[in-house]
Amino acid sequence: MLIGKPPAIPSSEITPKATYLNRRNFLAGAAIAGAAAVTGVAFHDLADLVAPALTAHANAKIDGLQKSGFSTTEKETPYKDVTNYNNFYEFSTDKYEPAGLAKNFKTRPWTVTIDGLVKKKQVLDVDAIIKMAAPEERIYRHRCVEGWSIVVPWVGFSLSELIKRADPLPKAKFVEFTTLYDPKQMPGQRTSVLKWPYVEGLRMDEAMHPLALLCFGLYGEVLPNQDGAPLRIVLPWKYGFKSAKSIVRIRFTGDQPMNTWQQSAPGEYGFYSNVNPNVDHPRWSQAKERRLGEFLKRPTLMFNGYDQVASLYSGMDLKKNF
Ligand SMILES: Nc1nc2c(c(=O)[nH]1)N[C@H]1C(S)=C(S)[C@@H](COP(=O)(O)O)O[C@H]1N2
Ligand SMILES: [Mo]
Repeated sequence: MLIGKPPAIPSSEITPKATYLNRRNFLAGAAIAGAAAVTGVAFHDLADLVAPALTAHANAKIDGLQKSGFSTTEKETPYKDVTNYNNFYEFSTDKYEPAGLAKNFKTRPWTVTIDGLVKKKQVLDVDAIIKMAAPEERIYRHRCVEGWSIVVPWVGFSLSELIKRADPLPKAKFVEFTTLYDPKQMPGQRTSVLKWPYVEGLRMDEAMHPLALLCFGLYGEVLPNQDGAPLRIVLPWKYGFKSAKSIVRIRFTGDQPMNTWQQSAPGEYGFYSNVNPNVDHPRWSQAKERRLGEFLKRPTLMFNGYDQVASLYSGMDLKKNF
C-alpha cells in the first residue's frame, strides 16, 4: 500500500470531508499513474486499492480470545483497509463512506428478536448474546462477489451456539437474518437503492455448520460500526453479501427466505451464493480475485477454499443453485 502510518486522530475528524476525499483521489491518481502503466490494470480497480488512512484502532479490546482451528495462516489485510473499504449500503454505495457516516451509529441499547418456528421465541439483549459462548478469533478469507477479497481476524463464536439455545422446531428448515431499519441513522435507507431492511438467509444445515460465525469483533476489538456492529454474520465460503450486518432479528422458517440481493437482481444473485470460480456472475468473472492491497489477481478457490462445507451441497447443481 502507498499509505503512511495511520494518524492517531482519524483525519476525517480534523479535515473537512471534501479535503480528505480530494486527498484520497490525489493518492489514487498517483498510484494509478505508476501502477496502471506497469500492470495494465483498469483505472477504477486500482483506485479501489488505495484506501485512505482514516481510522486508527479505536474500539474496546475483547478479552479472553480463544484461537480457532479454522483460521487461515495467510497474511491479514491491514486494519485500515478492512475498516475503510466497506460495502454497507445502509450508509452509502461508496465503499469509502460508511466509515465516516456510521461514526455516530447507536449500537446500544440493541436487541435481537428470535422468532418464527422456534420453541424459545425471545427478545435478547445483544450483550447477553455476546456472553453466550467463549469468544474466538477466526482468521477467515472473505470474498466479495465484485472480485476483491480480504483476510480478517473476526471475533465471535459459531452461530450454532445461539441456534441450539433458541431450540428451533423440526419444521424449521431455514434461518433469516434482518438488518436494523432506521432511516434516521442510516442515510442509505432514505434511498431506494435496495429494498429495506436488508434480509439474508441460510438453510438450517448451513447455519449450523461450525464455520458460520456470529461476529461481534475484529482485530481483537469490538466491531467497528462500518463492519456491522454490534452483531453480524460471517460466512467465509459464501460471497460477502450473504454476511448480513447489524442484525436485529433471527427468524426460523419452513420456506426459503427471499434475500435482498436476489430480490433486487434475481438473474445476478441467488440464494446460495457459494464462492465458485466456475460460475460467473453475468457482469464479472469469478475465476480470480484481487486481495485488497495487492496488484496482481490470484485464483479464486471453490467454496473460497473451505472444502469442509462441500458435503452440504452434494448432489446439487451449483450452476442452477448459484
Ligand atoms: N446490512 C448489510 N449487510 C451487508 C452489506 C450491506 O450493504 N448491508 N454488504 C455486504 C457485502 S456486499 C459485503 S462484501 C460485506 C462487507 O463486509 P465488510 O465491510 O465488513 O468487509 O458485508 C455484507 N453485508
Ligand atoms: Mo460484497
